[in-house]
Amino acid sequence: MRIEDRAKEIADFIRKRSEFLVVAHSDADGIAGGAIAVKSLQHAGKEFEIEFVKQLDPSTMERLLAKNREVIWFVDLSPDERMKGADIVVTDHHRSPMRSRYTLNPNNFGIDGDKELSGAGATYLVAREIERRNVELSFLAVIGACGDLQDREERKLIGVNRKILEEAVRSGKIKIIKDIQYFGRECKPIFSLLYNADDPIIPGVTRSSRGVKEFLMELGFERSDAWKRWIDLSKEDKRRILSEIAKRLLDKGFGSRYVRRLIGEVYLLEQEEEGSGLHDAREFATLVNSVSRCGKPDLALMICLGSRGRYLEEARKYLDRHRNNLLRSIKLAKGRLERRKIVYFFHAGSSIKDTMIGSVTSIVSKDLSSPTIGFAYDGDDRVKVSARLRSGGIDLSRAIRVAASSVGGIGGGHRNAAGALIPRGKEEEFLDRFEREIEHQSRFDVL
Ligand SMILES: [Mn+2]
Repeated sequence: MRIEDRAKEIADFIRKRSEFLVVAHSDADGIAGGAIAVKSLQHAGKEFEIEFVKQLDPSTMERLLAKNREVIWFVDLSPDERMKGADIVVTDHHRSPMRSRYTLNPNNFGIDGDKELSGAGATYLVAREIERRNVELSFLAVIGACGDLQDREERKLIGVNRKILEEAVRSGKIKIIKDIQYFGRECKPIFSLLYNADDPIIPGVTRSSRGVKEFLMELGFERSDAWKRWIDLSKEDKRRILSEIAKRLLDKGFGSRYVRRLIGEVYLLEQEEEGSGLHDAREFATLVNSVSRCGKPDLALMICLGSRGRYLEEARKYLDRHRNNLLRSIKLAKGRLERRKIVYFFHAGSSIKDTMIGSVTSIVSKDLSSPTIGFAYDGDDRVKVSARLRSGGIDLSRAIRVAASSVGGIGGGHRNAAGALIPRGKEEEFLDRFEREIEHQSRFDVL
């Protein structure tokens, strides 16, 4: 069966039912996907309610089931196989053993759910089969994919994501341009764009205030130019900066493949104002993510559904708050980083929110070549675990699932980014088991 046929089957099922509980993951992809689900249910005249969750642990599952809705539609997350019999729809891209009749997961159709389709994208495939006019929601699937960084490796969206992107372009919602790939083209001063440049890094400039100032001065810029945004520069100024970065990288012996990462596709939302924080799809996803990580997923949803004015004003406040939380948390994590036989890990205790531990572990793992684990307490008696690996042939989602269930927890995710929830006090045991799994995988790969 093709993924399109599965989407049609699910759409038929949805058309026949009347009352839905949408349960979506509370990250940018899940919220964009949740927005697609509720808009398409609204278009179809269905009754619905939406709820955002961090993960589907047994107590959350129980609470959701107790709501007794006719259908539960899971977006960007999957329940475990025990739910197989119930009336559920799943549109997700995480690696999951779930294979029920109304599950659309690219990984079950030979499509790479880590790179080629996001949770919002999977949800969109169903939405557009419910009704043709839902093609107008395609831009949300692009935001979701960007939120999950699916455009980062190739500097553009690929696979099914690309087909959805093309529909978003045809529907007049998105314009593709080629531009610098550093974050904050429209919303950050050039100073911080260059200071934070990490992919590719700029030798002597990245993370050096003096380096940034000297870099700009050598190119003949005025002091005040450092506070302009990238989009405010003339074509000629942009070209000067780009070619100087390329030159420095090549001089330092970086290969041309690395240098080419400087430029790539940027997706602009045609209906949004330039510099609003919503015009560039990556900035949009960042705003949605920040709002949700600060504990306001419903506000993030409103932004995806088109609310502006005071909602947008409030949402913007969380951008800074999230950023400051993140910087503080990264510092703390780096200070507590420890090396084991195979993995690096840190335990944040209650000093980092469980909603932030994934982002923090991602950033910490960027400088490390082995799997990196972050622990943080959640509100209850459990530990949120995040595992990240910059690159390599290891499947973290499998390792974390096995290790978590061996200590009475749950886990899953993607090859390079996975998470789990385990009981407190089981961290050591979890790490032992996790390392054994990684060793096992490496040995298996050699054979
Ligand atoms: Mn996702």
